[in-house]
Amino acid sequence: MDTIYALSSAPGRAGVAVVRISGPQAFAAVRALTGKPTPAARRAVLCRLRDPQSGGELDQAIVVAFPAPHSFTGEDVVELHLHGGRAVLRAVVEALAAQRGLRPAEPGEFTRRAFENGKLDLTAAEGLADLVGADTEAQRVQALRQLGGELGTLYDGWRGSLLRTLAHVEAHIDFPEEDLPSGLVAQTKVELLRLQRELSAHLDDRRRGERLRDGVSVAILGAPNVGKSSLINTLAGRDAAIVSAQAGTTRDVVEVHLDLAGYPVIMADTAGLRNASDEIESEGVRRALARAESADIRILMFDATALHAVDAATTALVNDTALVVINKVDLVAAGRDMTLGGKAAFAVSARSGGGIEELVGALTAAVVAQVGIRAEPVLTRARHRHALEECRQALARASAAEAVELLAEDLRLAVRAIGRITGRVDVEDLLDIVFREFCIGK
Ligand SMILES: Nc1nc2c(ncn2[C@@H]2O[C@H](COP(=O)(O)OP(=O)(O)O)[C@@H](O)[C@H]2O)c(=O)[nH]1
Ligand SMILES: [Mg+2]
Repeated sequence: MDTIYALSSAPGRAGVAVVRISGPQAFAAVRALTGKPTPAARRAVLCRLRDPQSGGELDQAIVVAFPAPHSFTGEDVVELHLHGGRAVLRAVVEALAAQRGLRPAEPGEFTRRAFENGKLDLTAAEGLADLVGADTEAQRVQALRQLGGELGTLYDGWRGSLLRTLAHVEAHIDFPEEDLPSGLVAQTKVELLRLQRELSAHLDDRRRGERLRDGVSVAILGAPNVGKSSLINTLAGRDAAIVSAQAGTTRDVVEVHLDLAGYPVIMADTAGLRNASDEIESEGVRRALARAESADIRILMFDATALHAVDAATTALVNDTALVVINKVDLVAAGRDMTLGGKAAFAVSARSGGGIEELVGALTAAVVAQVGIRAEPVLTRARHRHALEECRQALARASAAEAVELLAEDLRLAVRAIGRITGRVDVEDLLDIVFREFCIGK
């Protein structure tokens, strides 16, 4: 087994940089740099690091040794807390590279070793990747729960009950002459129904966890010039989109990432909906409508000065989750009817900021309704969903099976499918995909 090393903190200049070394040669490598015995387990010790060849001083560092198996990877691990300058890092890494049996780690390799040594299951490894990637508070909470083993425990629990059921059924096949408790098959089917119900409830989550991980998509739609780009700029607090009195300025979809009360939102400004005169603008309108289709939440915008001519293209997009907004209320007298398409509208002025707070409050509530953190665990990846669907189908077939051999076969498939999520079975093909997520700065 190679000993691997890598910079574990972010690249670039910093107060402190952490280099991690893992593998059988880790302690020897550090002894070569310090000229002293390996520090006591898990104690931070200040050491002078020297180049073993020239004897020249490299840095003064804090060295922490984690003897196997009580380390992140389960192997001998050393952390070098260096001064975070580029030249320091280069000098130390060169001194490590010169030692026998050491090589730079591949992306995700530390976590992969941790998985292979049973330190974490695949869902926890994914939780770790999500935690490192979390931009908002709710993403952090979800990732930390997954890292803590919440999903893994749920899936292992289901797998455990399936394995017990399978054992009972197999006993029936192997020893048909022995008397098994009567009604075993009936009892099995009751158990399978219970599991199918639990799986269905878990799967029927409207992709909450996945959408929280990716960000909730919100599209701003409306006729040209109603103030869509002005609104997105007001919300983003910067000029993300071009605002112009000339209709048809926004032609492509412009996205900004917002953090609403800890929830990630990807807000899209779109081209105004109208019969466009040129080809590029028509393509913009086509993309706007496509975005309206795929968005989790639509903000439909109207111009307060043009309410006499109701904009049919935008009105047609009103749905359950849409927020209707009437903009430019600074230009009209107060006290007007503020309903549109049968929905109460938010009266705002993107220019003065009037009404924006109420709109943001309503949008935040809509986001929380869709992806808000809940007490029960949620799946966070299409990978989980596919495997659980496969498991559910196998259970449905098992429930309908006439022959005990067929029942057992479908149970085996169900156990396999669920075992793949936590990495209990055939995951070789999966590992590269899962651990590639750890390329920080991807
Ligand atoms: N008076 C007023 N003008 C606005 C308001 N919001 C946008 N505008 C103006 O309306 C024009 C079109 O705005 P823009 O954001 O480009 O609209 P879009 O085509 O829907 O993206 C620009 O001249 C803006 O300055 C508002 O709340 N009040
Ligand atoms: Mg625009």
